[in-house]
This record gives sequence, C-alpha cells and structure tokens, in this order.
Amino acid sequence: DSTDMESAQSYLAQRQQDVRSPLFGAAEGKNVFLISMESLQGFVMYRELNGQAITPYLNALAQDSYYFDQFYHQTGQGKTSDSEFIVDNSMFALPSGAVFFTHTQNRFLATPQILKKYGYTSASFHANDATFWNRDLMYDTLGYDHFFDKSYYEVTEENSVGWGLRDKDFFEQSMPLLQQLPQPFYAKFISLTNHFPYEYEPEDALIDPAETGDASVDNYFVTVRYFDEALKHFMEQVKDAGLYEDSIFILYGDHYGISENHKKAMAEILGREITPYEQAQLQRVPLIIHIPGHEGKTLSTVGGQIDVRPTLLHLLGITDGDHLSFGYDLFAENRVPFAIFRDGSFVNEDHVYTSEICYNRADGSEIELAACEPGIERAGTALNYSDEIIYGDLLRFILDDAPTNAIKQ
Ligand code: GP9
Ligand code: MN
Repeated sequence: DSTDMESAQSYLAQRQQDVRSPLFGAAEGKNVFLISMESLQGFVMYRELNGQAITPYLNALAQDSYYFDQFYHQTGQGKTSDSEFIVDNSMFALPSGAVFFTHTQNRFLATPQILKKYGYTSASFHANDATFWNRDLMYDTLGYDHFFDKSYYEVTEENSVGWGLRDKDFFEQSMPLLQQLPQPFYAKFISLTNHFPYEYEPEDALIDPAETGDASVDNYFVTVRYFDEALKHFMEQVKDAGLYEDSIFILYGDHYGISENHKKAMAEILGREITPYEQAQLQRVPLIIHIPGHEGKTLSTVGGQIDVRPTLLHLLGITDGDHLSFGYDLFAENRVPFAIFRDGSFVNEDHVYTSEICYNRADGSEIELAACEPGIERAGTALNYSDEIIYGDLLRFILDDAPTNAIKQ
C-alpha cells in the first residue's frame, strides 16, 4: 500500500541525492541518440584478432568521447527489454521474468515521460515485430511517442540475416523516419545483427572468425565487426543530415553475448582461466557518451545501466526523477562507485562479489567474505526496494496522472 511507498521513498531520499558534476546542463536542449548495441561486451574494445581491430570505429569513437570502461550490464531474464527498462527508469529489472511482460499496467516515471515536459519527442527504432518483448504495450506505459517497428522498414530476404533486417539497412532506413521527428528528440535505436547465434553473410565478414572451434564465440567477432561498420555508416549519415552538432550520443551494450557456457573458448581468447571473478568482469559492456566538441576521456568509475538515466538527465540540466532513481550521475565525483547485478552480486571500488565469493577487485584473489558484507547488504537493500515498487505498483501513489506524471508534492 502507500506506506510501502513511503518507506521506499525515504530510502531513496536518504541516499546521496546531490551528486552532480560540472557537466550538469552541458547538453541542454540537445537531441539524444540512445544506441542499444546488441550483445556487445566490453572485452572486444581495443582488442585485436589476427592483427585486426574488432571494433575500429568504436575504438575511434571512444577516444573522442567519454568512455566508461568499468560499466556493467544489469539485466536478468528480460535481456534487451531489461536493459531498456533499467536505462529508461533507473530501476532494477526483476529477479525472474521480464518486467516488460509482467508489469505493463504499472505507473512508471520513464525518461520519455520526463523529457516530454521539456519539449522532447521520444521514439524507439527497432526492426522487429512490435509485440516482441511486449514493446508495443510497454512503450505506451513508458511514454514513447513513436515506435518504428518492423512494419516501418522494408525487410527482404536480401537485406536480412539471422534475426532480421541487417543493421546497416536498419540504420539507413531509420534516417528518413528520424528526420520527420520534431526536435529536440530522444531517439533509441536497437541494433540486432550481433545477436546469438551470430550469423552473417560472407560479404559482411570484414574480419576472419576466431578459431577456437566454438562457433558462437568464433562468429561473434565477425558480427561485432559488422555492427561496428554499420554504426560508422550511421554516424556519417547523421552528420550528412546535419543532425550531429545539435545532438549527443549514448551508446551501451545491452547485455552479454557470450554466455558462461563458453568458458573454454573464452579462456583461449583471453589467455586466462575464466574463474567466477573473470566471468563477473565479462559482464562489462561499453558505455560511450559522445558530446560533439568535448574532448575524449576514459573514465574508470564502476557503474551500471541504472546510472545512465541520471547521467543523461543531468547532462540535459534536468533533475526530475532524481528522487526515484536507483542510479547516480556517472560524472559526479562524489558518487559511490558501485554496480549491482540482478542476483545480488556486485562490484565496487575494492571488491568483486560473485558466486558467493568475495574477490579483491585489483588482482582477482579470493578474500574473506566479511570484506564483502557491507556491499552485499547495500545491493540487497537496493534490489528489494526496486522490486517492491514494481510488484506493488507503488509509483501510482506518488505520481500525478498523465501527461504530467510529476511527483506529487
Ligand atoms: C529482439 C531483440 C533481441 O527484438 O531486442 O532480444 P534479446 O534476445 O537480445 O533480448
Ligand atoms: Mn539483446
């Protein structure tokens, strides 16, 4: 009931809410490109295979952007949809099932709803069936003005591979749709080609597969390389369309691509045994925040997908939603470095806690569990409050009716 929300609110209020950085408002009024990079894991960045870069464009972009190299996905069974939920709400995904399926009737305060008040139009671009992951319903709940699903694209046998429309064609065909939107916009692009089982057409292979003998791992590099090229073309088209200067770009990996069933091949790739510590570290995904005119900088603060929303809103100079966010502005120097996994594991400045083992983060050595206890508690509390809010649909007690969606005073 509403007293549960009071307790959740006082938990959220007690946290350090004045975390802001000098970049607050640096991108006020800009268009926002949010690019969800399918199955893109951090270990491919700046890595070579057979002497060739796997992500040449992303590497160059990262050099010219704020690049977060200690950033973790936090998804559960809802995979891509969980990443969308986490990024748009700064709340955790559910311990089982997908919130996109189970709680479409809830009230939420998502980024599209917040940005509406500031004159933004929101849209999601994704060339899959609208009903996949229940997006058609959940996007309404989250306040998306437009959903450019598969029916807006010309999808043929020739321009498809694996799960559907190839990324290069997806981005290309998205441009005229995007150009129809009033500005400023919040536009989310969800790529697809780099999806398990990592199929590709021979002409799209810009790099040779790896040779571990594990086809998923071997071909992963080829489809990652293909996505990298598709993204490069997209960014060129965005520039050609004159949209670059007035926009910021947030790119993140949605979740892992190589599951823990491929430890043997991954050990061969990384040249070391995949312990639970390494497996946890493999949950890092790239986060690139590109602001035209800003110099590149690699930031190694530990963070996760729940931190994207407060980071983005602060760049836009907006504090709405801060009091309902479970994450913190990644640029703020006074934030506590922390990434919570859905199973209660976590990474902080000093520790990696996973599989009920406490590791020294610096060197991966096992240490006494007691060292991780404060983090375990912190993670459990955050996850519980987020779960309670979702299960009890608690935001309905504090939000005004749409379209305002403001927090009641
Ligand atoms: C499907 C795409 C992939 O539309 O988002 O979903 P995933 O299997 O990665 O959750
Ligand atoms: Mn996905």
